[in-house]
Amino acid sequence: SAQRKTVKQRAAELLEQHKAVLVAHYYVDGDLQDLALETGGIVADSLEMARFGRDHAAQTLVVAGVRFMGESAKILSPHKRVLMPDLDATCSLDLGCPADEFAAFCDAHPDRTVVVYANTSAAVKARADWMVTSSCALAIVNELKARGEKILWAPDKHLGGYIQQQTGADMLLWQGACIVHDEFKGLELDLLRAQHPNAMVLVHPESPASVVAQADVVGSTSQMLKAVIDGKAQEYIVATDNGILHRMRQLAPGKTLIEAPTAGNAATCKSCAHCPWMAMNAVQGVVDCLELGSGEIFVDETIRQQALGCITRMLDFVA
Ligand code: CIZ
Ligand code: SF4
Repeated sequence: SAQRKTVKQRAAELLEQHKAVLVAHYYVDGDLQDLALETGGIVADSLEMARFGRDHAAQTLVVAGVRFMGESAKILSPHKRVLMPDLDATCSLDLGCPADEFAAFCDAHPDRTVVVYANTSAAVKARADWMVTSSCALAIVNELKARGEKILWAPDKHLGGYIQQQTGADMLLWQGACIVHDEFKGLELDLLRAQHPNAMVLVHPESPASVVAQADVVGSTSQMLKAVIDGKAQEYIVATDNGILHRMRQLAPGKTLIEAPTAGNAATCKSCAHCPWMAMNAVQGVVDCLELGSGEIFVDETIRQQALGCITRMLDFVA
């Protein structure tokens, strides 16, 4: 009997027809992560996504994640076509750091080296000396401190505060936050740990200090994934977007994964434990953008060249 194609099969066919590769973030839907891996793409954090897209031969990159990830891909690969399943997928850190206000902040502190997190617009990156991700922020700020540089940091206040505490660097912080990680609660985590005394606690540093303080491992999504794979413990309490549990279950089968607590639940809190913008990405969106050529990312060429500087500096540093 003639079998109807699933949406996933259709997406895989279109990726092949268009010689496109799917680059997905750990926080997107599990089906989309599987599709990326089954079609020669990658599931990764934002640093690895950017590198993979740059180095891959495909002339079309489909970036399943949020807007700054598509922009970073375009900045690094201006001659490639970069498509996103949903162009409205953004990030509270990006939204909370408008380029004009940020430029005024930089202008007011010309003596400081400008370090921005990956979760920013191309226009904000254009103003920065360095871009960092959570996997290399500590190393880069340590280096800048050793050079005697004072830092202006944007936009995540929790990540910035953590880096400041760890390095002792002189950092002036923009006051942004991730609406997902900001919801993890220290008091509730303390109670959960009491119920699971042998659990290893993994925390993304976009979380509040009261949560980070209870971590066995503070790290980027890739570092948290590695901690689950390599860890000797049976149980893991995970304080980051629960989209990552899909990949953790695949790579560390048999381990027990427990979501870190938030004060609200799905009914009362739209951003508890899962990013509403990451959730806008779906397999159907991959079909649509390839069939219609929709969701294309464009970055102004002047801004692109300016933003490329801070990204290249980071990539050279971590190479
Ligand atoms: O929270 C995010 O958006 C993260 C962790 C991005 C990244 O660096 O992978
Ligand atoms: Fe932004 Fe947080 Fe969503 Fe990541 S999880 S895209 S930091 S709002």
